[in-house]
Amino acid sequence: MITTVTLNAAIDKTYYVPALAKGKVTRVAEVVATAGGKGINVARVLKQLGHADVTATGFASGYNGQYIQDRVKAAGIREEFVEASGESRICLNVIDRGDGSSTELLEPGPEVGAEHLETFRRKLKRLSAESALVIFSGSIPSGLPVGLYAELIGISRAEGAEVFLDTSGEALIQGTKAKPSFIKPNEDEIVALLGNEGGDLYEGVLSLQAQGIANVAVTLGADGAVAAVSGQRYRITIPGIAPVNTVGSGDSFVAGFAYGFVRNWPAEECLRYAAAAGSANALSPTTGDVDPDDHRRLLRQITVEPWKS
Ligand code: TA6
Repeated sequence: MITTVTLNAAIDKTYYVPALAKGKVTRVAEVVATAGGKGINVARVLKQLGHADVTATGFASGYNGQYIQDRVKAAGIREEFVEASGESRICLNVIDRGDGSSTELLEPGPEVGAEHLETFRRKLKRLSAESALVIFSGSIPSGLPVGLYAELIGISRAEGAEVFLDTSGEALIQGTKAKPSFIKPNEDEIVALLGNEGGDLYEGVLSLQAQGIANVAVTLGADGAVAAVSGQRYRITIPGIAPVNTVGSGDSFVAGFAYGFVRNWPAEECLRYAAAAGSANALSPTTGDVDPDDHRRLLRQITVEPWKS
């Protein structure tokens, strides 16, 4: 089983507009809504790629939380969310069909209290014991300590699960101290993680590996990705595509990598699967959504080569 953790679940809404006019009224041409937050996106894409046994957990609250849980179940994913107080957030992505830009507005989400966290810890321990891999993704809700991921990683590890972490800012800096098996920082986050040692990208990735993180990937949008996996460095090149909605491509990359990782695939194949999932997501109007046919087609167009400084 693979368990994904989304502490700050969301309804991801995408508004497609003919042209976004700041400070003026803009009529929305099309609305696409789905259960979101990074870990839920990872769970859904894992399922779409054909991984049968996926559980999604975290906090979901109120009417929005109910919608999120219903959509997760409808996607064939086992859901084990803890109901917290307030309302789960809405994350809005406005895509301007005129210039192709994407503008994201992410609500902070509800505060989570100590009693709900305690319930979650127990659930995570139980799910981790059943899981080959636990994937922690996204921001930490207010009310919870910023160093929480390090503690949660410890709980999952103690139950024998491998652990991935995909978050940002201080949550990533603190969580990385627990040495997850995989992280996916962006270029700025590498500098934040390493301070002045960030240096160039190659040195940064190398240095994170030297700190004991076995697998590090940096996605670079249309430029593909670079990665260090089990001691080797790789550059991943993706084909040119006409993107529809790139939000969730990072989560799809994580899902693709996880799919290969739990099957002990060679590094090159894990990375190819990951990059194809990231690109396939960008072809869908829905956030965190991969059509298996697109994925299969893109797999043949991705190159994974040794990466030298
Ligand atoms: O990666 C895209 C996305 O997962 C959106 O679906 C949206 O829910 C957002 O990120 C949430 O990110 P955050 O870091 O605030 O948890």
